[in-house]
Amino acid sequence: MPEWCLRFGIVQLAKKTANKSVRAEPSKDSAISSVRYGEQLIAIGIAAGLHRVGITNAQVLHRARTALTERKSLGLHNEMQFTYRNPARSTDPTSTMASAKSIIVGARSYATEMPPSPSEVSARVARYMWVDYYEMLKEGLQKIALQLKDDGWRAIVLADDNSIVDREVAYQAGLGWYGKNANLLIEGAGSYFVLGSVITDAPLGPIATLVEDGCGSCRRCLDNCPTQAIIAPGVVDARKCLSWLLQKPGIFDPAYRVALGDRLYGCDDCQEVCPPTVRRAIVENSGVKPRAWVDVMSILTLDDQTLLTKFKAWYISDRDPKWLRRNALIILGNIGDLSDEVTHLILKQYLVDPDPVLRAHAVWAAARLGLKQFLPTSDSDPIVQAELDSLPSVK
Ligand code: B12
Ligand code: SF4
Ligand code: SF4
Repeated sequence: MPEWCLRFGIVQLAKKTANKSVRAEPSKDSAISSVRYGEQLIAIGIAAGLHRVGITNAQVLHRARTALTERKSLGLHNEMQFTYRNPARSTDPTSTMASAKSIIVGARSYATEMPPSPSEVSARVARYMWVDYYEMLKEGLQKIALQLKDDGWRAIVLADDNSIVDREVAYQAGLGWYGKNANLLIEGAGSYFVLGSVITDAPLGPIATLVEDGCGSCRRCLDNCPTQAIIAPGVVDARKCLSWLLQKPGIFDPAYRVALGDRLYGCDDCQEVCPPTVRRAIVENSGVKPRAWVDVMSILTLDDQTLLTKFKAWYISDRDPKWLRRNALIILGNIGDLSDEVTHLILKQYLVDPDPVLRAHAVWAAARLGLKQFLPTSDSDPIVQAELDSLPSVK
């Protein structure tokens, strides 16, 4: 047992109560011991590669609950499930652990040097997916959870899980402020961070103080979002947000296909223009080769299993790779080479694909590239026919 635990008695108390199947209560000298114990856990997280760690109480996240409910009623969630599925659950840590007392929140930087742009027709991947940073985040959080469990407490790790609104707990744990782009900006380091928590029944300190707004009069993210999806400071309308539209199943809204450009997964524009983020990011070399670009043709030619294995860390609706292919067809329409034979072959193949969603997006891509000679005059499926009836202008 670590010396600091012995000194403050917190571990012994936990073990005693656990043996009696009684919920662990704060020790008598709890204020000091909880703070010391919390500081030790923070140090464990930092030693395990987390860049920031803070602690908050396991209280209901009232502001997030109101925001989720209001935005859902206004339709701003655009069918997203995630934390919106059950706002009462995702804003109450005791839904995850009935005896929850504290939350330790960790942040892991995903700022990485941009690898050179490849020569083939390439699609862009958002930075948070260049390497599996969530794995690194979870490893750090697990170390904290292991220590807690060793000491007789309960501990559950959550990272990008629908059970809790990560940014709000990170805000409560004093890790940073909400930028106008809705991201949580870490003081002195910006927003290129993934966030996660350890929910525990250990009573912990130090409870953080909230970080004040650091955006000031800046509004670069609002003005530079390619689809004007940030409709008010801190409020993203998912109906317009490219990051969501790339994940959403179904027909990709034609109004935003040109704005999509070469993005295949996620969108970083509202962060790439953010001064505190680009100037102060903690750039780390994880040792793993970052995947910042993906060959568009490979998405359109690889089989299902290969695609799912290659992109196993990505959120793909129903794990159906056709959504990746749909996105790749739009990108091909935006940046493909009109005179390239392989592009012609692939488009011709997708124009007769048995799946009407893929045929419809192939129609759009061929028309946008100016290859209208490949298009059929009609299609038996209404969604493909609708595309034929409203062909886009050539790029
Ligand atoms: C759903 C979701 C999305 C959706 C919706 C995003 C959104 N803004 O809500 C989509 C698919 C669009 C998305 C995109 C991205 N996401 Co996302 N996403 C989530 C998820 C699963 C839930 C978020 C949620 O509950 N939103 C609900 C609404 C209510 O929350 P909110 O917008 O944060 O609202 C708060 C603010 O408005 C604030 N607030 C209230 N009043 C005011 C007033 C002012 C003036 C301000 C400034 C703020 C403010 O309080 C609200 C309540 O907390 C979380 C993981 C998780 N389990 O939490 C990851 C998460 C938020 N995403 C993350 C990331 C990295 C991204 C992207 C950067 C990925 C990318 N490159 O494409 C983009 C960023 C887009 C953006 N500008 O927000 C990280 C954010 C890390 C960080 N530093 O903030 C998270 C935390 C995942 C993780 N565990 O690391 N995401
Ligand atoms: S992720 Fe992209 S589309 Fe979404 S709000 Fe940010 S800049 Fe706009
Ligand atoms: S771009 Fe400016 S307004 Fe937007 S989050 Fe960054 S600092 Fe705040």
